[in-house]
Amino acid sequence: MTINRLLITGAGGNLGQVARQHFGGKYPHIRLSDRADMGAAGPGEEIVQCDLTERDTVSQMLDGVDAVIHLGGQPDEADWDTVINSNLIGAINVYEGALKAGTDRILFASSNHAIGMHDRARTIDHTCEARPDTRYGLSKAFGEDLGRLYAYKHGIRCMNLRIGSCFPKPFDARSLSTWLSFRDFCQLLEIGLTADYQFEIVYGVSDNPTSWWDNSNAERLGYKPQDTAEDYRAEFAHMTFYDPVGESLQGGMFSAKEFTGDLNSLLVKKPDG
Ligand code: NAI
Ligand code: 15L
Repeated sequence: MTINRLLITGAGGNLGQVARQHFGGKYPHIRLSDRADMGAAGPGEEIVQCDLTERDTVSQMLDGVDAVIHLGGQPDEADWDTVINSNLIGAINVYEGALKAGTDRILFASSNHAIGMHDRARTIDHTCEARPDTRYGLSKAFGEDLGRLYAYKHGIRCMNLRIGSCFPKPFDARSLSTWLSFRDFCQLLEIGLTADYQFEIVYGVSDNPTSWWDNSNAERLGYKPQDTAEDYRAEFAHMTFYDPVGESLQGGMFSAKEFTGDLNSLLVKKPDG
């Protein structure tokens, strides 16, 4: 399907601004949404400032939309009410609006925190068990499953980008494994908007040799990362968490936060084994 109108939610946020700049001028109409200020509309842009919990407004916002890049929502751990409102109800409103509008595809900003309770010693791919490390991570696992419902039951193409750490550069030792450059992020979005698929999970990670993720599913769809965190190793390798849970599990300090479980039972290789 030719994309005439692209909707970017969370357009006022960090990744939303990257996507706005990247796709500016590439489609006839780009609708930008956030509850935060997004500045003035540029050529071809439409601005809809609203909260994702406003069901009727979100439904109207999807009118005429062919493809969605859904970045809006709570981006890290928070209390249940915040997570439920922004990430569960907000996502449901977007997918329901897309169904009514006949939208062709939705790209969802999932997170590595959907699988953050896995041991770093384990290399996992897109088929692994979800192991959320936080209420936030659970909301991302929910978002992926929401995609399963709308993809297999209603035929909307759903691509879930399990993003690692997407920032201008890595910022600590863990992010040398999880970093996604803005350039590689945009390449994944391009693939999500053009490839032929029904439902996919791909990792949003650059070409990092110490990654814990087998991203062959993204590669199958054409992903060729251009950047590597290795270029920053000398700058950040010494920056560790000094926390056994945060250092052992993939979610880092998200996994360690409020942790009351048995770390040894989660490790592939036991300390004394
Ligand atoms: P951000 O916080 O800069 O952007 C999120 C935007 O969503 C904000 O502008 C905020 O105003 C908006 N928002 C939050 N709740 C809302 C609501 N209820 N209604 C309307 N707008 C609302 O975060 P960032 O880094 O740009 O992340 C974008 C998406 O990517 C998020 O969904 C985040 O969970 C996901 N992600 C980001 C990663 C990263 O490394 N930056 C890693 C993994 C996932
Ligand atoms: C995320 O899901 C967050 O949105 C982002 O702010 C980072 O914390 C990232 O994960 C990460 O794991 O580094």
